[in-house]
Amino acid sequence: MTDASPVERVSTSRSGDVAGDVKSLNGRWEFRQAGSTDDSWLPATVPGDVYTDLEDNDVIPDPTVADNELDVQWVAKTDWVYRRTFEVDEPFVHHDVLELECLGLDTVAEVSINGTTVVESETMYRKHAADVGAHVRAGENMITIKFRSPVDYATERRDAHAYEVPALRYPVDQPARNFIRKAQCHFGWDWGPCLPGVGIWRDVRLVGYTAPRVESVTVEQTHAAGDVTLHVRAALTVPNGGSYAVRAAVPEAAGAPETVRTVDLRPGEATVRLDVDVEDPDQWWPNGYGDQPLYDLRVSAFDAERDRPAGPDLDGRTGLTRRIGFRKIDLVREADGNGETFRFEVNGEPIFAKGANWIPAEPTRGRLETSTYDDLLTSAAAANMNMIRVWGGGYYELDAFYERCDELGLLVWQDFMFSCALYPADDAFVDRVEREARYQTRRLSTHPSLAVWCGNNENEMSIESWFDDEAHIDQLRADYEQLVDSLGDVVAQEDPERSFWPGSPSSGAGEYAPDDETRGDIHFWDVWHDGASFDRYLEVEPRFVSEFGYQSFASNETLAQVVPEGHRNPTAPLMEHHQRHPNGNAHQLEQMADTFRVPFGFEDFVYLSQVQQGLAMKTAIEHWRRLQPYCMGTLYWQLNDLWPCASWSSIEYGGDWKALHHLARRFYAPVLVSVAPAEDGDTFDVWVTNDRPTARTGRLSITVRTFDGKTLFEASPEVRIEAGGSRSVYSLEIDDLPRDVDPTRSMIRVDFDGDDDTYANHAFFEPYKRLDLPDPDLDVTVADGTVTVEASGAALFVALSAPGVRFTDNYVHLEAGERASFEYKPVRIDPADAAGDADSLLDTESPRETLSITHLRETYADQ
Ligand code: BMA
Repeated sequence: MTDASPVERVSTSRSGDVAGDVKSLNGRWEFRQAGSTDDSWLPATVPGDVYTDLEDNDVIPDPTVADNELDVQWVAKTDWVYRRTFEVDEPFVHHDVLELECLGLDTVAEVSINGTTVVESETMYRKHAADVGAHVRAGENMITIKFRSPVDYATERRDAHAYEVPALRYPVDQPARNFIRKAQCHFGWDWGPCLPGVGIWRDVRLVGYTAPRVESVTVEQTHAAGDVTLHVRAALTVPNGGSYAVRAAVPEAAGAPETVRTVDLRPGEATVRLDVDVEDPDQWWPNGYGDQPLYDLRVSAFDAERDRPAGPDLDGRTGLTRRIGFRKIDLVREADGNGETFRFEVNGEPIFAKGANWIPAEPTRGRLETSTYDDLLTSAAAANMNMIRVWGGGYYELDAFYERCDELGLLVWQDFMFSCALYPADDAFVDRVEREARYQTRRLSTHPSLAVWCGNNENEMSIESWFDDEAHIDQLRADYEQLVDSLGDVVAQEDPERSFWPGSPSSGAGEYAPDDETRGDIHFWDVWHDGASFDRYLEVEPRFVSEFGYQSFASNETLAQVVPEGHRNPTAPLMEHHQRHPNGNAHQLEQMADTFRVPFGFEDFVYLSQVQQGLAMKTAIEHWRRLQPYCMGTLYWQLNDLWPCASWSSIEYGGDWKALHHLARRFYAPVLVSVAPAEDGDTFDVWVTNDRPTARTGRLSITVRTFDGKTLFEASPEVRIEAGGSRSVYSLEIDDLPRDVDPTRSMIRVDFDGDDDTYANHAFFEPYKRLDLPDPDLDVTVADGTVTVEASGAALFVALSAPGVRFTDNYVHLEAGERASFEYKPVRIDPADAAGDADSLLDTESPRETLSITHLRETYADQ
């Protein structure tokens, strides 16, 4: 407990991002329950959240451990107060405008300075700002932020609404999430805890300025014969009227292009447009299609007559810098014989979107480090992904997220933040949503990675199937359309270059056919939710699949952080607490019994659940890639987790790759070789799918070998695949094989030679549980950051693991006599040490001391 308020001198910086002097109010604050009368202030950290602050002060236990979450629900039903003091000096208070900027308040908040209310918030999704010049004095000041309980606020709004507006509910949740503009998953989801806390989740600062300030910059690009014209729109706040020069420059581009416009501005808000011509800049491409060159675009306003005293040292201090990329991006929807295309094109090149869905990386803001973005997004790019969908049940991510996507070539499908519910559309709500959308489009539109704005997640399905029997469905539909229309209008006004897609899934505004495979995007969940076999994926021929997924368990090491020893069984109560899908365990176990020999140890169960998940996604994605260019995208559900749990993620909480992520690296390879069993069961079609912008020619190798290494069949035709092409290049007939081939003891292997963009692939004649696998007697050596494994007999899904270690490849099949090398690195790479100190991670003398290796046969060999 602290007796006095923390006093911290705030630093003054000249940020390239804001005008004038900036004083950060981040850092040390204090907080307590609203209404407390004693002096019980506790230290708090900003940016952050109340759960993290309470945990840091030992008031509550870690809510993610065991089922502590259930004991801390009171936190979200409580009002909280945060405050701090800050000092400013005489010159600072003399700026013509002294603006308090709260970039993100979560959520219902009232901000006061020295006792006067200056800002009120009812959304976490936009900046709130106010001129506080009249309330800030030289010397010490106090800022106080009162947060209302989000649960009380939302429930109150719901109760006051004229009719019911339904939302999906989850096993541990709080009600009425659709009545508050706050991350919907904070209220509990089918993969995450219910921790709807409050807090100052983005920066708080004071900005003092006297000259015009550039608030935002949006840019449209015209590309012609390699040259680009940037149509820049700068939104300015002008404290004092006068003649100002507004400059836009791309200093790093050849010839350092720059445009200056002198304009007479009146006090208030102003928009200045200016074009900058850039000759032959390097183009930005998605991952796998080329490089990601980025350029600074600097927009600034300064006094037109340099000697006029319109403020101190104006030049350069009133500016905004945006890191841009030169590229065209389109979502091409044009009628064809089968419906309508749904294809992203970058610089005119069709892109098969390969990626996954993103959920918030942490359950609470206080835990979020930007290094986690770096780690997860680098992993996405390493798995050959080129698109991430920021799903609508979370929040618009911090700037670092989008910056990293720009650098890595990860296109961003950005949902507006609405999910799995219907929403009210009273005037106040619609107004709030429009302002959020305007703020976010202005904030994010200059990112080259941003590919599309999408109205919501699964709200159209809510209308069309989940809640369609509501008596007032017409009213709900009208509300839905009003919200979608207003989002579309904002995108058209603020970011006209970007496509707006009304919702995911959808087949277009007003169509209400979210399952239509011939147009738009679909979410395909029959396999997971309905327990259909993986073959069901092969019957679906969509244009674009923006969600489909299959669950697995996180590793024992990761689960051990939250579920104690002795409780690690899929249906133990504490484990079920970390499995939020009501039938999740049953679905996994049932499919496992159909496909594999049932394991009896927990570690074997986890391993097989991950292999099974990987196979589900491999089946679907290879099939949908084979349909290219009819189908042009797969984004599986989901990339990441926000706590240790059973979920659909391919990367577990903490950054470890599950089997799926390793398989994704291979099935998302630019050139995919895959085997499609034909319907007759006697033919295996070998396909090559080429995402590269140039044709690929090479030798295809097809072999059938027994598990002990005898070659039964070999063929190696020369094949050529066009850019963006996909076709069956070879058919292996059962009749081509020797009569005595034992289908339980042999495997097909396909390889495409002459290209680094591809990986070997395999197929089997029987389900895995029927295979008669040998003891492969693995020989393991470790040296120079590489583990080498040699098998004397076939070993399937060979998986290496060691604490703190990530292998660049894993879950591979080895044939008899085959030797494979697995490079390894620390799981979390310290950016200061990009290579990581590999040698200290594994015991090189006795590898098995630190390294465990498993493969399919080991999951049942003792039984
Ligand atoms: C999708 C998502 C999420 C959900 C997931 C798994 O439909 O949009 O709402 O977590 O399914 O059920």
